[in-house]
Amino acid sequence: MSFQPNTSQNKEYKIRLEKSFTDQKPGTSGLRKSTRQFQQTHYLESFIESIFRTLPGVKGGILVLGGDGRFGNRKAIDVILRMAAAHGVSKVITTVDGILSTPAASNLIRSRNAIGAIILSASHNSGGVNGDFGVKVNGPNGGPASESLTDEIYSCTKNLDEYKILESQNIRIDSIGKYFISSMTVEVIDGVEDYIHLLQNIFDFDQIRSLLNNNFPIAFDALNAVTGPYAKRLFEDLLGASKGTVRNGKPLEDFGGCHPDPNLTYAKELADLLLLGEAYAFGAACDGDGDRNMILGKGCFVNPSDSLAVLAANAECVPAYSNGLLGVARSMPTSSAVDVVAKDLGINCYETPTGWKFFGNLLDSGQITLCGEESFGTGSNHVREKDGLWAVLYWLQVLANKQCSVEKLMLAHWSKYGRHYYSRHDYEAISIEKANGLYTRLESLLPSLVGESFAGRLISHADNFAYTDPVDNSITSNQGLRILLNDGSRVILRLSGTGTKGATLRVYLESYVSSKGNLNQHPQEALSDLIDNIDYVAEISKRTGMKVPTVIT
Ligand code: G16
Repeated sequence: MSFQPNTSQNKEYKIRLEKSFTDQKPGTSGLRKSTRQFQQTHYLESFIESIFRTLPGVKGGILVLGGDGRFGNRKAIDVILRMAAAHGVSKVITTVDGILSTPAASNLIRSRNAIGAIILSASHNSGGVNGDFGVKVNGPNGGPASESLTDEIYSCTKNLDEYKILESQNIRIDSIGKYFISSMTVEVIDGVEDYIHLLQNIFDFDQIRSLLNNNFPIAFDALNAVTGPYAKRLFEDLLGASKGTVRNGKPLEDFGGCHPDPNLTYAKELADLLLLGEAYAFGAACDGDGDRNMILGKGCFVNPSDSLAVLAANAECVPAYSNGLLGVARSMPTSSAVDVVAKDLGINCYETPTGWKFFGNLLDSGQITLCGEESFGTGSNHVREKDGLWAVLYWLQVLANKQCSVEKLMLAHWSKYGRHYYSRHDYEAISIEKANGLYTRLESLLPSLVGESFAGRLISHADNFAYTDPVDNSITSNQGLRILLNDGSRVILRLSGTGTKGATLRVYLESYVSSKGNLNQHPQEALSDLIDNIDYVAEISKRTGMKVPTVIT
């Protein structure tokens, strides 16, 4: 490890702000805005100052810092290092070129006893000058900052008068080493190694290696984002997959113009390979910051809600979970497929609001082992973030253990538990006014809907979802409009907390068919009556002017 003391004067400046920014309210997952907004003078600094004033333990603490490599990553790291030094942070752990996936950051916080992390990512949103940038804040348990910390950070941004920063030479982070800015240490590590080590303690790599060596070709698409270096080390170097298995494996500032969201729309190239081609037995993709995953088999797309259920049902295949699961949790809009598995296993299943932070207390208190969201997020108690590559390895381990294809595994699962037909329809970039109008109108209608007929069934319950955390009893309300039908079907409407252009309306549709019913329908067909009815009741096309959703998952 090299040792290069920084010789600059490290003079501290207090920069006065004429006015504070009013639009720095973090959403579902940190502060996410267009890159151009972040380029405004003092914009990034103001939010970072609020974090440093609010996050417990900053003075003398260890901080993890990195990002998904999108445009602005390197520059933001430079600013944050100088601000961290001005705030008395004792050490910042970052990675070569600042490339750090969200789950790897979560692992570093936990293994290095850090006070938290600042992760520079707008996750699955597009990047580049014309794309988005974001700042995620994680706490000492490794997970996204709690609602209360996020609220405190936001209230700090509203009355900010100045921020502290050190003058310093540009800080080199292009190789492993230890540097100093004033009295603060900057430790630049490889970043990939710690994370791979974590996975090696969870999975049986030998078993996965023999699957991959036994006529089981796989394709992994990193979508030009952060998981490329991790995936190459994992699949090509350690698990014996052929060179070229990892596609789009170099993190690019604009993700090569792609949208780094692993779904059938934005990872179409990979989806076509698996769904239309014959060459691969398994395919997977991760998002910009590596916490989401999409799983595909030959001719078969695995719905993320089903994925969580399959992982829970087959936990005995994975060494780290072979003694059984403590419990499971899913976000409210995620389908109830995992509930059925939990019931069968005799374990608790919790329903939380959308956003990974709500799993934190359940994981920390040992009430759950696995959790997931319909938005391609699955994870476990190994870190406090969803973890894309972990999910891919979990699937490979189950397939290696069962010696079967993805399609066969899904059919076996539905034949045992029944099938939850599921789809999410997103209406993106609607005017905020129209979206709010639609939402508040439907909310006011909810009490009168109970007992009414809906898609040939009866509405048994309708509300705006509120959650009481079973650990700290905190209440989070206004988490989405739920219409529950008497046969277990559900339709849910939410407004996104991560979009940056206008509003995004998400409509979640779910219908259950028992193992004796028709398990082979196309989801859009199985859900067509729910789709038509919610359009009528919520006046979606009438009010948005959109005949079809922008993205169907
Ligand atoms: C979306 C998803 C949520 C997810 C959130 C953050 O939020 O619907 O399930 O928790 O993104 O995901 P990531 O950490 O990958 O950015 P929303 O509010 O847009 O629906």
